[in-house]
This record gives sequence, C-alpha cells and structure tokens, in this order.
Amino acid sequence: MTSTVHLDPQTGILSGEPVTESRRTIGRLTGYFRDEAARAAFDQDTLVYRVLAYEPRPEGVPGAVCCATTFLEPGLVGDEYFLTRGHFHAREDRAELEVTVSGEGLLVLMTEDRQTRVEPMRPGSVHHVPPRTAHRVANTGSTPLVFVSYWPSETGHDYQTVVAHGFGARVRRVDGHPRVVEDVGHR
Ligand code: S6P
Ligand code: ZN
Repeated sequence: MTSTVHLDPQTGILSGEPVTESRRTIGRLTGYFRDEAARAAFDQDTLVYRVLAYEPRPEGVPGAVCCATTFLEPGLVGDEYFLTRGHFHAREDRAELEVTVSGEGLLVLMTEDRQTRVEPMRPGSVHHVPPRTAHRVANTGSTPLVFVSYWPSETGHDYQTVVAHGFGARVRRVDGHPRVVEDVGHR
C-alpha cells in the first residue's frame, strides 16, 4: 500500500488529499503582541504563518498521531518577532515533538506556574514539549522558520489560557538582537 501523504524533507511541504491548510494573518492575531498599536498599523491581510496539517483522526478523537508543518514568516510587530499564538493542550498530559526544517528562531515553553524558558531552533533541531507546557514559536531570523510538529490526535488545544494570561516572557529585538524579556504585564 502506498501512502497518500508526502512530506518534502527539504521544504517541509506536506501534500496529499487529506492535508489541510490554515492561514493566520496579522488581522487574526489581535491580543497576541505586546504592541497592539503596531499590530493594528499593519496591512491586516499580512500573512504571519500558515500550517499544513495531516490529522488522520479529528481533533480530540484518540487513535492517531497528527503532524503539521508551520511556515512562520520573518517580521516584527514593534520590537517583537513574529510568533505563533501558542497554546496549552486540552488534555494536559499529552506531549508534542517539534522538528525544525529551516530558518532560525526560539521555541518558548511555559509551565502552568508560568516558568518560561526558550530553546533555540535551527535546521534539524528536535524539541520535546512536555505535558502541561504551553508552547509558542518566534521567528528571529530573516527567512521563514519552518518546523514540523507531531502530537496525538486526542490532544486538543487550549488557546484561551494564553489569550487571558499570555506567556511569562516575550522575544523582542533589543539593540538589533533577539532577547527574551520577562513579561509581567499579563498574568
Ligand atoms: C499543534 C502544534 C502546531 C501549531 C502551529 C501553530 O499542537 O503545536 O502545529 O498548531 O505551530 O501554532 P498555534 O499556537 O497557532 O496553533
Ligand atoms: Zn501543541
């Protein structure tokens, strides 16, 4: 039997009939960046990231492993690097794996008590997202940051906690370089 899904290891492009695409523009990221005025000043159709996903079972239904490639564009909103929304998993004990294909950035990880740390992402780097850990990615480079994520199909996603409380730190450009800056604004 031949698989109907293909992952191009050079580009991260997932293709095949079951693969879905979602796009996230700056206009759909209200509340995620520190500088809301800078976000609002953008052309709201500006693409920040798109995701190609292969989910053999629907979200929340057990029995499969899902994978998705995220293509996160380079850019800044004010001094904050383009980022993914970030989320906890609805089933808190479910973990995830990220594999970087190309580009460079930081994986931001936050425990439930808001302890926040980062792991550098570069081509080939593999990152384990432990249970009960919110995860978000920031693109600190000048090219798209491409990575593949793997997670169990029953996992589910909790975006609300991040919308309400944010992460414990933000990835900002300070003196021309990425810096992880504690964010006490939210809580
Ligand atoms: C899913 C996995 C990724 C993200 C993607 C976009 O568990 O973590 O596929 O969905 O990177 O990020 P977000 O936070 O907008 O879903
Ligand atoms: Zn996840």
